[in-house]
Amino acid sequence: HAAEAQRTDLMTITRHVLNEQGRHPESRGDFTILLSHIVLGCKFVASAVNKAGLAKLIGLAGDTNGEEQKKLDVLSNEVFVKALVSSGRTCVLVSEENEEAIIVDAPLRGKYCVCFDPLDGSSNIDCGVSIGTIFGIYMIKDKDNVTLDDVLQPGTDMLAAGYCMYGSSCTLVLSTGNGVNGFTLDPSLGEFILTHPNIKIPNRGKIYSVNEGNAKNWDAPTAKFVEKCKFPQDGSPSKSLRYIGSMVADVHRTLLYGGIFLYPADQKSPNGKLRVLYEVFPMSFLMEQAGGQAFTGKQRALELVPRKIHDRSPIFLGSYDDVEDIKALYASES
Ligand code: AHM
Ligand code: MG
Repeated sequence: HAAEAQRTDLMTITRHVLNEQGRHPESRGDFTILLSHIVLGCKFVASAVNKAGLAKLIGLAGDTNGEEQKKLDVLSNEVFVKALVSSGRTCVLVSEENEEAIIVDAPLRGKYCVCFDPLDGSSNIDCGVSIGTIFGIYMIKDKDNVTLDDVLQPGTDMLAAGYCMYGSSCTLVLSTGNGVNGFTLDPSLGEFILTHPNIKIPNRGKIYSVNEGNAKNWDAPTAKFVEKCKFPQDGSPSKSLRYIGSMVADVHRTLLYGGIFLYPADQKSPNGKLRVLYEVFPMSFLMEQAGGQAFTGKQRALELVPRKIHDRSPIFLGSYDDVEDIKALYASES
C-alpha cells in the first residue's frame, strides 16, 4: 500500500522545498522561484548531454548557418546565467566559466548569490561519462550595496547547496540546511521526484577516491593516508579505489556508499585543484549535512574564507571516521 501511495502522491522537488520552507515563512516563494530556475538549467543540461553524442554524429542543432556548435560547457553556462538572472531573485553570480563575477542589473536584482560550476568534469564530456552541475547559495547583506564580499564569505554562511549529476539517470541532490535529499528526474514528467529522502553517509566506508597519478608530489600525511587505505596495519580490510574524475560522480558515490574523496595539495599545486566557492564549499556543506566531514588539511573546510572568487583549496571529504583518520595524520605532522 505504501508503494502504491507513493506512486500517486508525487513529492516533486518544488513541493518538498515549499514544505521545508514552512519553517521560514518569510522566505517562502523567493527561494522556491530561485530553485525552479536552477532546476530548469539542470533539465536543459540533462537534455543537451543526452543529445551530445548524437549531435556529433548527425549534426543536430546550429549547423545550418555555418556556426560551429557551442561547446557543451559554454552552452550550459549561458543557460544557467540567463535562467538565474531572469529569476529576478539573484544579485551576484559566480561561475567557473566567467573570470569576473556577474552583478545583476538593479531591475532584476534579488537577494540571493549563486556560485556554480555549470558543467563540471570537462575531461569526461566527450566520452559520455557522468558529469554534473554544482551550486552554492548565499543571501546578500545589503541589497542597495552589492559587492564581491557578498560571496567572499565562509562556507558556513551558505544557505543551500546542491549538485545535479548527469549519469545513467539524472539526480539532483540538495540541502537547504536541514539534511540532504536526492531527487531523480522522471523524463516522462519532466519533474525531479524525491527518491533519496534524508541521505546519511555511513560513518566509515570501504572506498577511497583520489587521482593517484599525482602521488609522487603528495605531502607526507596524504601519502601515509593512502598507504593505510591499501596496507592497513590494524587488521582492517584494505579499501577499494574508485576514481571517475568527475567530482560530482565521485562525491555522489561517496555520499551514498561511504568512504573518502580527496583532492589534496601537492608540490606542484599547493592549493590542490578544486575551487572553493563552487566545488569545495557546496560538497562540504552536503557532506556535513549528511553526517560526514570535510577537511582542508588545516581546518574544517566550511570555515575557509576565500579571498578571490576562483580560489582553490585541498579537500578531504566523506565518512566521519575516515576524515578523522586524515585529520589525525595532519595533527601528528605538525
Ligand atoms: P574541471 O572543472 O576542469 O572539469 O575540473 C574539475 C574536475 C573535478 O570534477 C574532478 O574531481 C577533478 O577535476 C579531477 O581532476 P584530475 O583529472 O586532476 O584527477
Ligand atoms: Mg569544475
